[in-house]
Amino acid sequence: MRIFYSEDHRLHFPQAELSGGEFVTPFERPSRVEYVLNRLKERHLTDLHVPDAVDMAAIGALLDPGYLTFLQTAWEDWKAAGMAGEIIAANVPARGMHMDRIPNNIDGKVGYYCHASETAMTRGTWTAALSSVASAQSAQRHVAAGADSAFALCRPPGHHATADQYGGYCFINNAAVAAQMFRTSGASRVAILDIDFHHGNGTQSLFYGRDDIMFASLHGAPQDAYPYYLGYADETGVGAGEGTNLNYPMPPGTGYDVWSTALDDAIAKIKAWGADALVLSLGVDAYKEDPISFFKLESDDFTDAGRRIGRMKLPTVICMEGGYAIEAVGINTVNVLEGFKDA
Ligand code: 5XA
Ligand code: ZN
Repeated sequence: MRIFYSEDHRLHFPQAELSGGEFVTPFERPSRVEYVLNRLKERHLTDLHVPDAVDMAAIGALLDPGYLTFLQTAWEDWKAAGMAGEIIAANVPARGMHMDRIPNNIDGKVGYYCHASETAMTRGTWTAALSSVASAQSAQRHVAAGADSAFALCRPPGHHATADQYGGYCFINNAAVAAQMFRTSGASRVAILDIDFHHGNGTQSLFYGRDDIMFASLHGAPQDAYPYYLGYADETGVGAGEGTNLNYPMPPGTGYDVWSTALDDAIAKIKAWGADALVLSLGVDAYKEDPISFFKLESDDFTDAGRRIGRMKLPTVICMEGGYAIEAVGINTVNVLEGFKDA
């Protein structure tokens, strides 16, 4: 399996994440990628490729142009306004306020384009986010050209990013861009299967009204888990998209028996729908030791999950999302890839 990955991910390393009322070193940190790379090497998965240059037109086809300009210029604007630290959203439009008027002031603009203030931006965030989506794009092109699968070792991750908001460590929705590119390159029906512990609110929102891209997500129930305000089972799509959004929220303590039943159901529905390409949003934070999640999957469960997904035999782009039990991130990620390949 070809693996696409850029060293530029290192340019995104904020020093602070707002967690539990204090600033901590972000859980989403560059060393996560090191652990995955080391494990890939140990398992002789060494077909590593630097991605091609980013295709901005393909990103622009899906995301808000004002948002992209904001991401590109935010750091300079922040510094020009005399801000001393990293970019952190402190003011967001709340109930009863205008949701559609974009402030000129960078502090206000940051709040407008952000939905979760745990996520800081820093000098290299834009470049790193572009390198991440470039990996997803190269993986998609490789699969569209005939490969059965490819792994985009994306960092920063993407599934919380909407058309015009960042948060949950995500800036550009890598999986969504890859799915849209599958449509452009000839696939009629594309499924995105999201097995990250957190609901992929960004991906859902991007395709909620579409009947050509299905979204299925297994995640911690929004009553108890970030992103809190989306991810309920009764969110099934709207208009033409009715029936193409499948949410499987699960409670604290969920183990592989329940989780894999949900996975099987999602797989069956994707197959019945007739997807001809698959994008897998691969987070491994459903792991029992993950510090910010509450499912109970074991490392071996990820191998089995990979096998079940691989049995779909769909052309597949796998995009890295979350996973923060740092010592196990590599093992669990590669277990999914190996299960997938062995299917
Ligand atoms: O998949 N998303 C994540 O792992 C980020 C969760 C951020 C919670 N504050
Ligand atoms: Zn996650």
